[in-house]
Amino acid sequence: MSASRGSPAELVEAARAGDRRSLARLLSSVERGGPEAREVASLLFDAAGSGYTVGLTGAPGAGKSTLVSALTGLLRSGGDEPRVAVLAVDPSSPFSGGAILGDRVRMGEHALDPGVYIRSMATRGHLGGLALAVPEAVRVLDALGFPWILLETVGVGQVEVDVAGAADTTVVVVNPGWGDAVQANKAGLMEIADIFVINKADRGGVRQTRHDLKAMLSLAASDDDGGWSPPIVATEAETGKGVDELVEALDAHRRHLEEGGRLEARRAAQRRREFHAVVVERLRARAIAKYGEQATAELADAVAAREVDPYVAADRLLGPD
Ligand SMILES: Nc1nc2c(ncn2[C@@H]2O[C@H](COP(=O)(O)OP(=O)(O)OP(=O)(O)O)[C@@H](O)[C@H]2O)c(=O)[nH]1
Ligand SMILES: [Mg+2]
Repeated sequence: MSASRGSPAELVEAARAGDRRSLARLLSSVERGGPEAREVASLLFDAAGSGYTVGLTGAPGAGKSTLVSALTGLLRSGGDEPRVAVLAVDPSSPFSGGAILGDRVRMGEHALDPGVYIRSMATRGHLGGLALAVPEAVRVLDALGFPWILLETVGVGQVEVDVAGAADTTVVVVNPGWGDAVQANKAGLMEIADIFVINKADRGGVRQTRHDLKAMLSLAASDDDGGWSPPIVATEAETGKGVDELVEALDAHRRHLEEGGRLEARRAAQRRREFHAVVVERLRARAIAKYGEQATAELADAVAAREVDPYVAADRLLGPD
């Protein structure tokens, strides 16, 4: 039996030794969920915690993948050439596994670098799953020794905001022009941004966008971020211009979090959310298994058609308390 067909424990061992197919298999089982994913999670839970995760989110086409590629290049050129894992999450895509075509092209320059691992994840038609699978995938990469994990998500809905919780530092990518900052605000990205990037700065209009972002930031309620105000960095991801400033901003935010235990508190809050999400997901799965998948789908249809209200339907599904 080849290593890539082994048990979770064998896969972990092989992945630790650098076998990429085993790493891919581990991530696939995490994506599928279920008993095997639970075993993977338990095997790696203790080993995680030394990697640092940077989430990049923003509207489709903002230049996230190009930026991730430029960032990967800069991080790799650091003193000890640290390994970089890239996880591209597309909540709208049913495809996963190998990097999606566009990203494969954009990340092409790193495709042959043995210190870079690129992987995409999708929903497999099951939105809630992603909010659980992504933090777990990040943990797998962290536990297997990637000091940098770059997490790209398309920022258009609640799922993306949830997924962003898996990152230590969240970078919101916008483009010059009034509309983008407003969209980012509407999509709830203002609250999750630790750093703003105005990418495609070569197109002009950066000053206006910077002004808009500042105005919206000043309106946003300041939370418990310990006095951090998100810096705004202008980049041209295609040429790499400004990406060094982004790295500086990332370092500054990381230092800010590491001071006074903020990083650990953030991660603890994320683990707490994960626990509750796992409980909800498991109870839901258990209830559906008992009631029947087809019957549940029909019940959901009845709610959609206003034949039953959601509470009565939930009572039917779950049975009496
Ligand atoms: N002019 C200009 N174009 C850029 C820049 N950065 C990226 N692009 C282009 O913008 C397009 C989208 O870039 P991507 O990196 O795929 O954007 P993305 O945000 O990852 O897109 P999705 O993953 O589809 O949401 C590509 O054609 C890039 O070449 C930039 O700094 N300036
Ligand atoms: Mg992309």
